[in-house]
Amino acid sequence: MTATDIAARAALLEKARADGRPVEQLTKSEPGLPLDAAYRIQDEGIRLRVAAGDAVAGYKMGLTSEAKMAQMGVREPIAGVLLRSMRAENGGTFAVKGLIHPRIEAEIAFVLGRELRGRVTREEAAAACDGVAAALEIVDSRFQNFKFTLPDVVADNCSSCGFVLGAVRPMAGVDLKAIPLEMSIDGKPVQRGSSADILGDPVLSLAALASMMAARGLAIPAGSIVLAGAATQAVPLTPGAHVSLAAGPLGPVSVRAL
Ligand code: OOG
Ligand code: MG
Repeated sequence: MTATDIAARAALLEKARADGRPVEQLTKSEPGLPLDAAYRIQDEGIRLRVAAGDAVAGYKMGLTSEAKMAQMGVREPIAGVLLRSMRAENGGTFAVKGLIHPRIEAEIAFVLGRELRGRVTREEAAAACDGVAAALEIVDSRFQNFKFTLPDVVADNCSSCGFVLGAVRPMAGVDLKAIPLEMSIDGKPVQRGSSADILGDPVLSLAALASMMAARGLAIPAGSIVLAGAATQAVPLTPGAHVSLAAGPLGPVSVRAL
């Protein structure tokens, strides 16, 4: 695929996002869209937003739990980019008007104190972290009916839209394989899970991200925020909803949709 083809598809998805109007899946007209071309479309979309004044804040893994793989019908982990403009304050608000069909989901986030480069073990990934936090992620697919195949969702920066981090805590003494997660909307529990639902251990998701980026000649820079992927299904986010996530030793984190 030529650089012009990549740029045209990135521009299409960026316009869909900016206008809040979904588009047809790229793979409808291009069934054989290769995964590496999809990542190049994602890169170009990020380049456009950074050129417009945004900045990279970190990365996200997606489709790392059975709940999400089953919900979306795509069974392979994906990696995307978080931008500074996507971040909302814990206890603050997030504007959903003008979005396409936003959903919210329960996540675990890491903050890297050191760069992660190359293929790393679980222990190396954990050692690079400054801290861990419970997090909420808002996803909003730019594709009609929130439906996509693997290359589509990768090209669309993995449906990235917004995120909220709870207080960042040191990793020591926290059993990251056993954090209970309960997401509530307006005080009513809507999803329950555990950090173990994320690849058995969310640190393995961070290590997998390092490997996926290494395969593309990239590292995860120091200071990056990394979302490990939702432990539970995503639920629709409507204006006025107050979403909170209880996360045992990590929580809580909350946001109100405007
Ligand atoms: C794709 C993004 C998946 C996760 O945590 O699994 C994701 C989507 O579901 O739209 O963010
Ligand atoms: Mg997510």
